[in-house]
Amino acid sequence: MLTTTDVKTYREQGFLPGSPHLSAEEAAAMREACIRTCGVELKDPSRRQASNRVKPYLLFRWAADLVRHPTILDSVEALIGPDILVFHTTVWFKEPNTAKSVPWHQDATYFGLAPFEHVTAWVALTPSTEEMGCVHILPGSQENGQLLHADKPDPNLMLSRGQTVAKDIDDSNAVSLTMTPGDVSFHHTLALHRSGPNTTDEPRIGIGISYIPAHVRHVGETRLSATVARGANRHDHFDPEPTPDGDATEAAIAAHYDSISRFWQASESIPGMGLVH
Ligand SMILES: O=C(O)CCC(=O)C(=O)O
Repeated sequence: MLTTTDVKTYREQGFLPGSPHLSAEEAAAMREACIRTCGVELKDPSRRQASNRVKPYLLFRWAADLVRHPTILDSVEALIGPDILVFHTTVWFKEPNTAKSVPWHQDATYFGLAPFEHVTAWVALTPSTEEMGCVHILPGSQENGQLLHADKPDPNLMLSRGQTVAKDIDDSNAVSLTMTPGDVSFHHTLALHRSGPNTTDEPRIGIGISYIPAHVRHVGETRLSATVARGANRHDHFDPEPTPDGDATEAAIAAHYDSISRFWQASESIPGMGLVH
């Protein structure tokens, strides 16, 4: 459980470094399942997204269990309250010896959510060290509000258009979030963060789960869907999503496609949504 000091630190700094949430056995089982289902990126150009690495909790049982993990939800509840929805999830899979990296950005840029209360829980399924391209974060950067981002297309950037914050960042105070399997870090939706290449012979796998309190709404015209992870969907801002009835079943694929399609539709009114990572 997070302490009141942890919650105060999150409010002031915009993040909490990794701390143990899954046992080594749970992390190993999740890692094996993640590699089996998402180790190969399934890209369908007509769908614009590497869909098996986006919202995998609608496709695969392991990911459905992960976003509902009680220990993670206890920490999320301490940060955003008891009614918790899963809005999005990304499998951050850095292959061994890859130049792929993530530029400085704020998660809020892509989601069209108000108020800015979304928190990302980043779950380490492998070690995440400096050499493996761990996440770096700028303490206190959430205080500066939403910053302008610009597209910087580059095949080595893991965000779809290399979208990155437009101004130069003084990263002298940046903190490296090094993690061991089963650790979870938390960052605020306005916290500036980035990550570098994986120069090791092992994959680096992290799952970024976007949680929102149920009173947060999407500001665009499209009705989006979300998963109730704890408490109730009291405000009815999102359509409920089903739990997958198996791995990549017909029903799961249809629910996943429906949810992702709504994101694309939303991007007509909020261009950033089309870039969702
Ligand atoms: O895992 C990474 O390298 C980047 C993570 C990230 O940008 C996020 O969780 O929002």
